[in-house]
Amino acid sequence: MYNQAGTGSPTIINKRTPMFGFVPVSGATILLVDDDGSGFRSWWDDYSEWFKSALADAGYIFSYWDTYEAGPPSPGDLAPYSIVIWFTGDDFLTTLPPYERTTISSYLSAGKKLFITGQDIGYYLNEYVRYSVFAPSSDAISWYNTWLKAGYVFDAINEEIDDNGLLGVLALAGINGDPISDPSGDPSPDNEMMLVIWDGDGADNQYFADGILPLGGSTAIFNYLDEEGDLFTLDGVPIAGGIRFPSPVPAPSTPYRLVYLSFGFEAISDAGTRAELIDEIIKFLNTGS
Ligand SMILES: [Ca+2]
Ligand SMILES: [Ca+2]
Ligand SMILES: [Ca+2]
Ligand SMILES: [Ca+2]
Repeated sequence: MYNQAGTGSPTIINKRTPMFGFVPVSGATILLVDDDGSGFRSWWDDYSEWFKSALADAGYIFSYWDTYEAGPPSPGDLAPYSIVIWFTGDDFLTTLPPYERTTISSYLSAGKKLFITGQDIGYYLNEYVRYSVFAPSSDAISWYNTWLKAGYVFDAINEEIDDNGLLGVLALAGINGDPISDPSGDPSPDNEMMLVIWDGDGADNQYFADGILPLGGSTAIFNYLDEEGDLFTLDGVPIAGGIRFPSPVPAPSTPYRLVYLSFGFEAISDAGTRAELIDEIIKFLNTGS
């Protein structure tokens, strides 16, 4: 690396990284897009290590793109990859501006696969851009509904009260029979993945985990729990923290595949679960099951 004095070894560095913030890996079919805004705002942390470790632990190779250093990727930058993993961390101000939405929807239009995760993607597109003079955007909600196949319910699960008068908590239950969140394939309803998104060796950053509902052909893969460990419901409907598209599986006519977590994957409280879940997500994106 260059040091403060400007000395160092630019020749070696340039061989490894043709441009700052983009680290291509030969043969990689996955592109990890770090869009958490770290570096842009001093109070936003970098969560890339949780993703890099989970992918490495699950045995995947991937290229890496940091939007802060390399700028936002263009559709052409994503096109060589069959799967894009895009995370937004704590960013709620520049989460998915119009140019990033255009890049993502053009990528999906080409029949590609996306895993996108962040606690304020729903908040940003459904609330922030409506009221902010800095990012006015009349089509943000319809883009969200159309491309991320979700309806936005609320900004922070741990501030909401359910049908039983109980607070939501930072924990989610998988869905019996789901190819991602019930990976054992056991039809009994007591062996799905359970996610705690606080403490442990996770990022511990979920102050504003969005609540969502599946929409437009998607289905829930994780639902939030309340403080007694029951499903968090509003008017009898469980509130989701993750969806997949398409549903049912398989749906060969579906133009693209998507997994959207409305909380930050980085906060899942243990490394083994993060590796298992990212593996199940990638398998679903690759095969549809
Ligand atoms: Ca980062
Ligand atoms: Ca962004
Ligand atoms: Ca939120
Ligand atoms: Ca099961």
